[in-house]
Amino acid sequence: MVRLMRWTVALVVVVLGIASAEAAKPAAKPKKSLEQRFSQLDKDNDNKLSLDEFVGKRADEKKEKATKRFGKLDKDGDKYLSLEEFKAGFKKKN
Ligand SMILES: [Ca+2]
Ligand SMILES: [Ca+2]
Repeated sequence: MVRLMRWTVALVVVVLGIASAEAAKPAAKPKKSLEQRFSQLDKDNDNKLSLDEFVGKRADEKKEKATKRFGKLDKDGDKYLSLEEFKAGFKKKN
């Protein structure tokens, strides 16, 4: 009987340990796909990002960086980022 109690206690400790480990994790936020991010930025839903859409609410230095980034990502220089151009910008750094 005592032995059974120990097992029960051990089991509870393990379960609680797992539960608290789960709780300790930062709320599992499903990683947004690039497609989702792209469509979020694409305010007018024309399937391309203008500089304004890409820069968004950034200001000052961040805006400058985003503007430069935009220029680099816009491979064909049409002043819009296609989804492919947008995605390519994220693939480089792995
Ligand atoms: Ca757009
Ligand atoms: Ca382009």
